This record gives sequence, C-alpha cells and structure tokens, in this order.
Amino acid sequence: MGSQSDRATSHLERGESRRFEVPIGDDLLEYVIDGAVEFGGDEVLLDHEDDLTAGSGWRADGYTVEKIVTAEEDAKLLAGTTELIVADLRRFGHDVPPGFSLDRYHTIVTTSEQHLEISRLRSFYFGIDQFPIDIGLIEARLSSLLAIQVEVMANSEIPQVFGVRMVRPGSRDSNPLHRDSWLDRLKDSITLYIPLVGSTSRSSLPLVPGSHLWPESETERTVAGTQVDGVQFSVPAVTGATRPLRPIRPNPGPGEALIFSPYLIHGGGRNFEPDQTRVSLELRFARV
Ligand SMILES: O=C(O)CCC(=O)C(=O)O
Ligand SMILES: [Fe+2]
Repeated sequence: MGSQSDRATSHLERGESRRFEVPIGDDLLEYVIDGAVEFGGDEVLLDHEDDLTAGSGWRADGYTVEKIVTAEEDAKLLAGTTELIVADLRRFGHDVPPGFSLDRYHTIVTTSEQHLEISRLRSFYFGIDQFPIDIGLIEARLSSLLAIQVEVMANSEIPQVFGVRMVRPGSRDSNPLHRDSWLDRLKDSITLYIPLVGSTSRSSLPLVPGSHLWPESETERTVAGTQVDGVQFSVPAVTGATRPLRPIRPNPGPGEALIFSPYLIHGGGRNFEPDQTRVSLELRFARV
C-alpha cells in the first residue's frame, strides 16, 4: 500500500483509469480515477496571491486549531443546525424521531441516492441569517487571530453563506483531496471547519501540512471531465504528487475550529467511524 502515493507520477490520458491510494493514519483512502490528469506549472500560487495567514504564527503549516466559540455558543450551533437539517429531512418525507441527534443521520438517510436528493435542494448551504449565533462573534475572533479584518463570504448563489457537511460512515459523501484555491472565487480566502458531532480522528477533515507552499508542478490533478469514483467534482482532485502525500487529521475538539489556507491540499474526509455521521460547519472568510 502507499507506493503510488509516494510518487504517483504515471500520467493518465483521456479514457484511462487507475486506482489512487493515500494512507491516512491506520486507514487507507482509495479512489478510482477515470480520465486525464496533469501536473501544474512551476509556480507556487501563494508567491503572487494574497496569503491571509501571512501575519500568523502558522504560515509554514497552512493551518491551525483554535478555540472559536464558547461551550454555550457551541451548544447553540448544534441545536440550530439540527433544526435546519431536521426541517430538510421532513421536507423529503423522512420520519425524524423526537430527540434526534445529527450523528444518527445515516440511520435515516441510508442510501447515497437519498443523500444526493436532499443535497440537490441547497447542497447543504444556508444563508447567514440562519446561522444559529451572531456571525460577528466569529468574524471578530478570526480577525484578531489573523490580525486582518475578515468577513464571511458568498458562494455562487447566497451573499453570505455557511455550509453543513454531513459524511455518513463508510460512504462516498466526502470530496477527494483538492486545493480550494483552484477555484478562482476561493483564492485569497480562509476557511473554518467547526466540528459539531461525530468528528473524530477517523472522520474529521484531513489536510497535508505545508502543501500550500508546494509548486504546482509537484501536484498532479484531474482535468475537467475526469471522474473520481464515478463523480465529476467542480474542483480538480489531487491524484498524485512528487512528494509523499501524507494527510493528517488535526481533529479539532468541541468549541474549536480548524482554520486553514485554501491553498492547502485537504479533503479525502472519508468517515471510518463505524456508526456516527460526521457533521461539521464550513465557513469561508475574505478581507473586508
Ligand atoms: O469537510 C470536508 O470533508 C471537506 C471540506 C472542504 O473541502 C472545504 O471546507 O473546503
Ligand atoms: Fe475544500
């Protein structure tokens, strides 16, 4: 295991297929790549783009874990998010028992088809007016950590938005390894991952420390149209590197956020827990 991930440079042409494996802790991420892949050019993207971590003490790692909400705010985040998801589940005719906890999501949504059906409604993105606490609290804390004034961003449809990620155990609900900065609209931003339930050392968001400073020529990625496990993702997926690809799971605890650069390789957030859905909040911020 792992030989391809150490130096996965066998270039794929259109129409070809290969397996791609990346060890993560004691677990193994496995993907089937169908279609063409390519290496980027010689440049390091951050050499000429805005690095919001420049003034922080963790610029070299590209991520940090910090306390971001109080226990009381954390409880409100969980309760409010549960209400939003329960409303969507009921909209799709699912029976939700009283006292339902979000980490039981996979016991209600038991198939990928059901998960995709709910996902098509809004891709689990909500307007910030539905955020369970004052977003200004998080903006202020993040601004102070970065020593830069930041505010929550839009996506292509909602002016200020937050996402709820739900990754069922043993599912393909998570996205493959990628850099957010390969999407133009996410350059010059910073991302927060806030765990709600079921986020553990075997389910939380993985990332590759320091990979935000790798030259593009050292990362191989899918081109438009190439499928990963039968799915075309909007962001190119990493399919290899000339350096060892060794993602870790920083696994933030209650009230903490994993704060990371959009240039960092992250994703591959498969859930290897046997019986808990991982639920986390996803928030992106830009300079005011
Ligand atoms: O939470 C995950 O598994 C993926 C998150 C991600 O890719 C992002 O927030 O940009
Ligand atoms: Fe991402």
